[in-house]
Amino acid sequence: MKTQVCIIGGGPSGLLLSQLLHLQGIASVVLERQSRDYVLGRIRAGVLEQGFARLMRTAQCGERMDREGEIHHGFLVAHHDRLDRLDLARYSGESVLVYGQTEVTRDLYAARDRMQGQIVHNAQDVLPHDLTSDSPWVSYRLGDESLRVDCDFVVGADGFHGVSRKCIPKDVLREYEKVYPFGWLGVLSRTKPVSPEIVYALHPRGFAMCSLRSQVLSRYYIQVPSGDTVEQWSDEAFWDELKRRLPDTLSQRLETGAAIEKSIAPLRSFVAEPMRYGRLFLAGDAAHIVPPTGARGLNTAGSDVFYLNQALCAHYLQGDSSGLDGYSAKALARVWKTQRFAWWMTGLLHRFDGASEFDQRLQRSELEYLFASESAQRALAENYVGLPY
Ligand code: FAS
Ligand code: PHB
Repeated sequence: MKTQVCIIGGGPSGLLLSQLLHLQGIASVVLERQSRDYVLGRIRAGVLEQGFARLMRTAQCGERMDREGEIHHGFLVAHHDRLDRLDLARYSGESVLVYGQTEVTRDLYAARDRMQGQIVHNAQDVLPHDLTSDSPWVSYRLGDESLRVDCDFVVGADGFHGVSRKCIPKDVLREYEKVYPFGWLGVLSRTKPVSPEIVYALHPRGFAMCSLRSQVLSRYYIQVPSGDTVEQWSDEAFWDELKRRLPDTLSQRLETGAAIEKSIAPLRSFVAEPMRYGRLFLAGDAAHIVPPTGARGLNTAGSDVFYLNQALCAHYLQGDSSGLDGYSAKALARVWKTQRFAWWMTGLLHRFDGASEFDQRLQRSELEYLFASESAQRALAENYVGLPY
């Protein structure tokens, strides 16, 4: 098979880039290791920046998102027997869209299907070759059949555990990482959300969060020690612990039910540099991971895709490769800003074992300062709605 851009990974980054390139007449093939149902079975992000939403509309995939997504103008923070509201509209003039990553991915698949997009599922042993030549290629296996894609460029959109980043030589690749000693136990339930807006809660027993996917589908998280397993947490234990960590006004009206999805996400901050090696370009979780506290993961994948799409279009349509040459630096500049924000939000809202009383008082004063200072709330709002591309 021959194409212009071979994209490894059929998650939101890979699909969105393939769709945007298609609309500019640039051919691509997406190689995805899992089946479509498996990819669509994942429950991940739930908050979209306006920048990401605009990208979906540009990709002609925004119709259902705008019809079913909820516009949120603020969120709540429960801490130290207080329930404060962060007014995004007042402090940034913007809002966010609450629309699940699963639905984003479903809409992208539908658009690729409408346009006969080439997506190969269940592609095993995917491996890029000759990345520093003018004619890279990617080998893969479908069942017993060994196949290859010849291309001009390879995009590694295969997530943190993908193959692409590992193809960058050790003497070229720099990895920066911070691993947090806890994870998020998330539950999806067919229940009415406890709050019309997202609630972040800091409690002496740990972090908790109330989010939603719709008015009949709720998403809740609690901080658990890293090493905990889903098997250790019955639905009942989850709901009991969540109630303990929420203010009475919320816990008393919390509707509980069977978990239709339950999973633990480890928390880490990770950045790989550079995001380009020869004809290979990394995008999304293949190059960087943020703790979900700041709702940046999917959104930062979106800004990578925005820059890479622009650069590839300039190369093919104007013969200008300056965008490709500047992609890594440009994408990383925004990545590090979102890394700082997600790290700051994580420090603000989680309980750290071994934190001294002094640290805990600092955490408290940081929150009290935040909700007493307009400029501090403006800074938070500016980051939460998404920094400009
Ligand atoms: P993805 O990981 O989504 O997609 C990569 C794709 O590549 C996958 O489909 C994978 O199967 C495929 N692949 C991997 N290796 C391959 C190979 N060798 N060959 C072919 N294909 C291969 N963000 C938030 O903002 N809020 C959240 O609450 C949130 N929760 C999260 C929970 C979890 C458990 C995880 C892992 C992430 C979460 N995130 C969250 C971040 C998440 O939204 C990611 O940022 C987003 O999925 C990134 O999209 P992609 O870059 O497309 O990577
Ligand atoms: C979610 O709805 O899954 C969600 C929302 C906000 C976050 C993280 C996750 O910061």
